[in-house]
Amino acid sequence: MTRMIIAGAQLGAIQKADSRDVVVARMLALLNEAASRGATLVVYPELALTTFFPRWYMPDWNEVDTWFETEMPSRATLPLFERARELGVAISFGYAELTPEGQHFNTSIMTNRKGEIIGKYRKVHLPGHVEYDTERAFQHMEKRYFLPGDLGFNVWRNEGVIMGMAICNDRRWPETYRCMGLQGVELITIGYNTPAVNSQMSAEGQEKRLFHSDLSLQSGAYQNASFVVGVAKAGVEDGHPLIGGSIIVDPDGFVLARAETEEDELILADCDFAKCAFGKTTIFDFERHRRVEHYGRITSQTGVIIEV
Ligand code: ING
Repeated sequence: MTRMIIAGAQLGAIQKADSRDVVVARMLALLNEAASRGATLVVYPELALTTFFPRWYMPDWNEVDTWFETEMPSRATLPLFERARELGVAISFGYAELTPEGQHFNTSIMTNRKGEIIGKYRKVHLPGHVEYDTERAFQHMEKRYFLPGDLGFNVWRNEGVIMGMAICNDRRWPETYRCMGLQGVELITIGYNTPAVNSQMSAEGQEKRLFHSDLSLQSGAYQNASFVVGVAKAGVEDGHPLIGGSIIVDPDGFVLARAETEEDELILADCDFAKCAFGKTTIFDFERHRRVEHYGRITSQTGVIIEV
């Protein structure tokens, strides 16, 4: 089995005015630090190249498209791929993808240690709303700007480890982890941009949000005997606070490393993937214990139906 030092490269705030080049320079600094500390995989947040633009109502799609990448590597990110290849470090990061067919996705890619993209994921669970909501303290228009992901939940064998990806809100849905757990996943990378306050329920503060982020990531790891790396874009973006709380979780659900700031911050853990085997062959030996004949409702029914 494989051991790997994994780095979570939390990013602090990215302002609307910050260029891709400025952000990539910050990502390169984290990459260099991670490599110097022995990491061979670096995980960046969701929408790592820009501010969390779904907080803004933009009626003009020409403006919306300025937040998207039409190719990857793009001009601005090519230095990141090239440096990662020089260092022999795999990377994973999220960005807004505009396809040649004109489709908009909230996307994440993963490379091998040669800087080659080996996996792509498009965010399935999109929170928020489509139309401008006057009741909200701020907007969350992911359902307006992105299509639901069309690639499903896949895994890839990367550097000997079965790896998968999810993005932000996906981490709150157990189906996300189980779809990859049923493929033998040993590491799931999850970038996120989570507002520190609730746009609809002002009483919900960041303590509760940090708790729910941990709860989601730790339960997903434990219930599928997999490592999980959750990495935030944190800090205050044009007056809008995002939580930090990046963590690396082991297959027993224990937190191995946690970010302490809301800035650019590296967290690292030495991950021994042999630790996945015990859970996968005992309590979460899916073949021995699951009873799929009773689970049909999970895929046949979308919302709640109350019949009692
Ligand atoms: N952000 C948030 C997330 O799931 C959210 C949206 C926050 C939903 C808190 C529910 C509660 O972390 C993104 N980008 O999905």
